[in-house]
Amino acid sequence: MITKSWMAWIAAWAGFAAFCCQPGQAATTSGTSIVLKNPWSPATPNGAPTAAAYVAIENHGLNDDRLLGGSSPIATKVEVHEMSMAHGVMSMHALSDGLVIPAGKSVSLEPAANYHLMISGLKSTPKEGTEFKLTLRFAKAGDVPVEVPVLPIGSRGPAAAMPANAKHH
Ligand SMILES: [Cu+2]
Repeated sequence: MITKSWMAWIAAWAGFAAFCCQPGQAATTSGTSIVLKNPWSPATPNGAPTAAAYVAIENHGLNDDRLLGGSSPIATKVEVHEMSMAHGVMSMHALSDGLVIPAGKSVSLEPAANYHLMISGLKSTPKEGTEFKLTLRFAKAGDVPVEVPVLPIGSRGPAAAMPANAKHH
């Protein structure tokens, strides 16, 4: 579902959506085969209805898993979204079947990969320099919690250096 307010918000951060970020060192071990690394969220303007969060997901298990969605105390809904550009128009949709995390592989939710966690129904505005709790729900691993640092508005990620081979879609 795309609403006008969402589209306005997409436009606000579409400017950095083409750029990639480097994996960081922070890691959360869940006690399951799923490891969440390098979580971050760009700060939102006051009153923004939604925020986005990014994280790298490693599956150290022998079975494929699927990221189904999540929850956060700061919002009413957390969904996995895929963003796509067609004929110059950015749109996004929720992955209703979830995002497959293949066994032994890592999947990055990052601007360059066109995946993000859409946090909607914000109860409070995430402020730069703070963290908020996010719990991701996986089909096999269950709930995996992570603390998400809030970076400046328009941030491209914890390591903002832009790789020379950043792909533009
Ligand atoms: Cu979205």
